[in-house]
Amino acid sequence: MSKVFITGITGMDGSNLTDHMLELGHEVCGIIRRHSDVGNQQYRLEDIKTKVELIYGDMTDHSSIERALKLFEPDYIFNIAAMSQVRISFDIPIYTFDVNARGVFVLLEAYRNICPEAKFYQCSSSEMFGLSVDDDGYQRETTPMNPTSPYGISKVAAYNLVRHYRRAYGLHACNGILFNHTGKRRGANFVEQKICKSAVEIKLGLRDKLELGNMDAFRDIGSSRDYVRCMWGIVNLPEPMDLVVATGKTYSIRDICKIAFKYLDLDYNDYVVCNLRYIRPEELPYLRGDSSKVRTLLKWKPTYNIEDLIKEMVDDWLIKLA
Ligand code: F7E
Repeated sequence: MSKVFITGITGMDGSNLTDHMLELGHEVCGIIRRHSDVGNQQYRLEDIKTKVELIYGDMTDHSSIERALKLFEPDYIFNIAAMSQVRISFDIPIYTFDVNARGVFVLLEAYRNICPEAKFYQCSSSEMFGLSVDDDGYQRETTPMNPTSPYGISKVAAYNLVRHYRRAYGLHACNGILFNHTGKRRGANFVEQKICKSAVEIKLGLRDKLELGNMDAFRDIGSSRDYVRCMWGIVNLPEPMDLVVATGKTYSIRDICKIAFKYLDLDYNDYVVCNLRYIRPEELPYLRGDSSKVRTLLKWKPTYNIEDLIKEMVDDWLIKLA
């Protein structure tokens, strides 16, 4: 039984990773921020709250991070915490950088000083590649990083910090470079969840249209539950390294609308309209990941395709909103 420390434990990946760790018999501790609406903040942990240790902490408050690591003495540290909404990172860029980059610096320093024998996993993102695409149409570990958002820039800084700490201090620190991923626990302002929720609301007569921004962006979207299994594999490789996790398939936002509305016997063309307020100051047009390295090393592969994911999310909204 290992002791697993998770930042971002209340989010989609944090809670799915916690489920996976508990299934494997590990002890889990996570930090949570003070929130006035506790029920809403912790709903993803509802079924497992009594099985995990929750400590107040914040990535922007180094004393709380140090305190948590001293108290828990982890064997593994997973940094899943982030200001993860790319569009909002244009509105609050400095806060985004404080949490996603400076916060990782704080965590790495605490790790180096308090529990250097632990293994460290950083949740890096395909948003780091930005405008770079290899000639064959994929992004992979060797693709240059050319981010297009404050979020992407903060993630590149954190990625480099992790690599630096690995090389400089010999720490077992790695980056999983995750392409978009989703599931029932996805926040409702990410595009695929927004589409699924709105399509169900339209079907049930609760709304009459869906406003979106750029429908011609392409994303490689996998399942959060598949990806947390892969995170555990990556952090346990004998040599720490940085690996891409992706499905290798890409779909436009328009394709996702088509699939979700069709599943409800609707035609998206009748309901979806463009609202310029959802267009980003700089857009990332295309992501498609080549994860052959991680697939070979871990014998891992995704078990969900985009249709499965959309059906699962639409069905979930049908139950929640009926
Ligand atoms: O946007 C377009 C939008 O916000 C996807 C995060 O988990 O994955 C995620 O970042 C695409 C973009 O995710 C709307 O312009 C159109 O091209 O769902 P999203 P994201 O920006 O790709 C990466 C890997 C992360 O690391 C992030 O943390 O959809 N889009 N219309 C829209 N997007 C949103 N949110 N809302 C719209 O109305």
